[in-house]
Amino acid sequence: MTSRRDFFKLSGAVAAASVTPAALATLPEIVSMDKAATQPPLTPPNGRPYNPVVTLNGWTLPWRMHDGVKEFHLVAEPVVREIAPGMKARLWGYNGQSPGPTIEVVEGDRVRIFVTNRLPEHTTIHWHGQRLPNGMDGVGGLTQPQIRPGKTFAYEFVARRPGSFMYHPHADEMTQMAMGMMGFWVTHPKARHSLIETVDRDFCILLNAYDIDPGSATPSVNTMLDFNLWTWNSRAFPGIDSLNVRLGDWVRIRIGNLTMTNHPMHLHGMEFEVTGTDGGPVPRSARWPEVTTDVAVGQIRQIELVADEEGDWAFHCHKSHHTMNAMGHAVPTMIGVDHTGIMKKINTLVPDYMVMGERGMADMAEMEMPLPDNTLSMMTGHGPYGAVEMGGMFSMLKVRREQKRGDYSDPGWYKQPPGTAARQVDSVPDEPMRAPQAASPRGAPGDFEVSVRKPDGHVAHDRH
Ligand SMILES: [Cu+2]
Repeated sequence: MTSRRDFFKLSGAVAAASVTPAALATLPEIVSMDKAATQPPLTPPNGRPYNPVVTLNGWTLPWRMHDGVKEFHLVAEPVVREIAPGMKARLWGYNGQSPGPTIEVVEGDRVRIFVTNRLPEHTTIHWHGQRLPNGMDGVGGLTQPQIRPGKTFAYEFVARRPGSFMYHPHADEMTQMAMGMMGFWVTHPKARHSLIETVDRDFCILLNAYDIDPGSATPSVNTMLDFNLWTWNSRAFPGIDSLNVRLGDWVRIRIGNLTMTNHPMHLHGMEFEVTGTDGGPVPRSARWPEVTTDVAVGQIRQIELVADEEGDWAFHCHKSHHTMNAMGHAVPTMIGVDHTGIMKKINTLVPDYMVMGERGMADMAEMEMPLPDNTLSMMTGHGPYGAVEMGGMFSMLKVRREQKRGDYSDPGWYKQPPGTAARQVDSVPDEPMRAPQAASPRGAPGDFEVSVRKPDGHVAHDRH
């Protein structure tokens, strides 16, 4: 039987604890990152070996092995994150960046994470998806006291379950997540696992979103749904690096969603299967082929494919307003509206004024519109054939025969073999041929009118 004294020793060991000043001197050193470029995988210098992941536009946090415990040191702090070239945001994050560094450990590892708070308000860290003692779960007020500014807490648990996880504050959550506080966590299996493939490339992406007014740098933290910057690892296209792989590689992409809406993630060119979630590996009998998978709020989806088609394959969220940057919201639809007369009048007053959108919105991508400082254009990025007309949650899976094993560098644009690209066809007849149609009881083919029946009692609209 456990004595009362043992009970206290035990409970002391399983609750996140404040670290005394004397102990602080012996903490692992703080490693900080000053770049937003994708860093090479961190090959484990000690402990059980594994195949490390690559965090897109991110990095993995080094650890210190201390009496058989992997010790990490996270610092919650204000950071400046480049969202894409031409725009920086004032966010909150960890160790110099948002998102924070990825933490990689092995199933069975004992892990101790020191969390130092350099924010102006209290915080905690919740380890999303982990099996751990209740006192290590990081819910401020519920499982631990808040970590006050300037204080350091220690979390300690055994990484029991292999898989994909996340971390984020469970303190003033709406503010702290809207400011960019989050990170990825990967627990590798300790031995060959029947449901976890040994892959050639393993990428981590955290979906996040910000509401930053054009011309400003600090997110609005009270936004509930109407975010205007849709990002992967706090980067927006064309600031998101491509996923560069070798032809025939087995590729895993781990996607976590810490935004406030779902993201149907779509890959061109090849099918994939969802092989795991933050709940663990998916049994083989429950996997099916997809080219789009929805990642709902607070979920992780691990997708896997064999990259057996060469090319630059678009990979993006399928919500089209999530592949755009800020500025699109209040612009009225102008397709089909003739501005010729009004343009002359406006130009006598404002000589540089341009009307956009008469023929669609592609003008926005082709013309370099004057923008406020520190603002990304709505649709941007250039490919070998011109403007890509994308922003936000968009990148590419670049599959190349010549890509070396373990080389994650960008191979440049794909050179399509001659005769394999869509081409312009000349000499098309002016009048389209019409398919023969049966006479319809409502009138001759092509002779139709739009009739609108308004619902009864819809008074406001009837007045127009
Ligand atoms: Cu989306």
